Amino acid sequence: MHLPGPAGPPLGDAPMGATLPEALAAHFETSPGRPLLWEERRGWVTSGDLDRASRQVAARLAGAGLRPGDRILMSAATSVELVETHVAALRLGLVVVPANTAYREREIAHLVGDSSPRAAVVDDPDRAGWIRRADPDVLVVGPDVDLRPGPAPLLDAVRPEDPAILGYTSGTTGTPKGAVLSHGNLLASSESVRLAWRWTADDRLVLALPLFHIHGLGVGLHGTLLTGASAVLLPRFDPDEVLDAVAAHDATLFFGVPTMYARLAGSPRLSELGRLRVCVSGSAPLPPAVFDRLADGSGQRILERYGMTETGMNVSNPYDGERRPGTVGFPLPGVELRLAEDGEVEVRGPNVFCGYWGRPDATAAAFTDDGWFKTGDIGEHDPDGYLRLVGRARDLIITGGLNVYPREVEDVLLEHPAVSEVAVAGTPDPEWGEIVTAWVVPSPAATPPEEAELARFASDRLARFKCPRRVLFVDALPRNALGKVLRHELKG
Ligand code: MLC
Ligand code: AMP
Repeated sequence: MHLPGPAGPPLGDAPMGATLPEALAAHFETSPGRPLLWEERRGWVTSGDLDRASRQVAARLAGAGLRPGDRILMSAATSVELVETHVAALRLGLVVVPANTAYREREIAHLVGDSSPRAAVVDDPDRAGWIRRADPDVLVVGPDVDLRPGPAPLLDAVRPEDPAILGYTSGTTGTPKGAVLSHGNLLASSESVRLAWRWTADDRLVLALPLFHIHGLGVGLHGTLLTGASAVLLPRFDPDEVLDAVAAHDATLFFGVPTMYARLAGSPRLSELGRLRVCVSGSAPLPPAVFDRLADGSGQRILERYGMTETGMNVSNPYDGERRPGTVGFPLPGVELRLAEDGEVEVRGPNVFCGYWGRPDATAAAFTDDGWFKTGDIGEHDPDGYLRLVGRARDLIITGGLNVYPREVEDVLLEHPAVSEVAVAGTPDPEWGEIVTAWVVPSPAATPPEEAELARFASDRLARFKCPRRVLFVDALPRNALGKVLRHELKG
């Protein structure tokens, strides 16, 4: 089935250039005095400030020998400095590899080994050490990139087809792969939401999402930069801090994952959310009950959209017209969408990534023969075209808007000597959407492990958000005749 995309006007020719650096250069030139980014420590930073700072950082990176196409890993809390360095990297043609700050050594080592970065930007000595241990040749710096500058390098010369970001995301194998997003992909994704959500230079976003995933980075930050709007940067999510920032800075936009909205729904200050022009939810399903609580308590009808690391934003509820809870709406401008026979959502468009870094087989497997990307999400259309995501074709847990692949957690728990067999799956949770739950068959020979001991074992090896919040000890796992674990029969 093929449906038109009324989530916004047609994509058309990008008005401000063919890449994000080109669009930014235009803003730097026309409105250098405009407030662009706010953070507690620095106050307001203008467009011209970002231009100057990103030029300086680019000169330092180039002086250290980084050249277009080199990878630069970035793993740091949100700050203006991090944005300056990110923008410098894009302007220079480096390929940014964002990494969650919660990652432990084995997760970081995999990213370093797979993407072979020339440099890494981190704000924590442990992560700096892990990167050096994985590859002593990586130049490790803080977000301020305190290096001696070289001569001014050529900037803003990237082409739309040049790689901009390697966004790591796992497959069913549990090994994260780098989705190569080009400059053209980044621009298409930001441009489609700019049009669909009527984002203008007068808007002000409260950005409390981390800048190491596509939601905060590709939608929140890049959208702000493309639009020439402004953003209030918060290094963490806290309902009071978000509502304080909305009031103090006359913000108009907030983007969040459903866990954030569930927490806002429980705030005594919920009504203050009604001041915003629009609130957007994504990365995981927004429960209709949370949608209703927010609508009743603040008048804000949350606009839910659907995206992925590999594709940026695909589908959105309409800005004008009914925002229907439980659905993600219609294809965004430029995005084509169809449902395969089994209901799998397939997409095509200028937002869709170029392939997985160094993985031709995985890339080939991710696309249909006629070139559509297979999302792994199962959908169906309401009679009037709204898309509902009703399941997933792959074993993926989404907890608090973060993806966890059961296989990766199982592999770690199986390394524990007292674990004989293990299966991991998501179980429903009102705040987190799903929580990571492990079913463990203890080794007959060993003393059964304590739940706390398994939790500690996992958290030494995996980011906290991947560690099981519940462990259930069982005598056997449900398996089919071929011995495969029947995950859908695992119930918490
Ligand atoms: C933190 N913890 C989590 C977790 N986040 N556990 C499970 N799932 C998560 N998502 C752990 C902490 O380490 C801590 O563990 C405990 O939970 C309580 O922490 P908290 O202080 O309550 O959590 P907080 O720091 O407030 O984080 C919650 C959150 C955060 C929702 C603000 O998870 C978050 O920013 N999520 C957004 C992630 C995101 O940007 N996703 C977009 C992916 S892109 P302990 O044991 O130390 O107490 C994408 C594409 C698209 O999906 O469509 O957008
Ligand atoms: P990631 O690979 O981290 O980019 O996560 C992408 C996945 O998040 C998608 O494949 C969906 O399964 C899920 N997702 C994103 N937005 C939504 C949404 N609004 N509703 C349901 N699932 C979503």
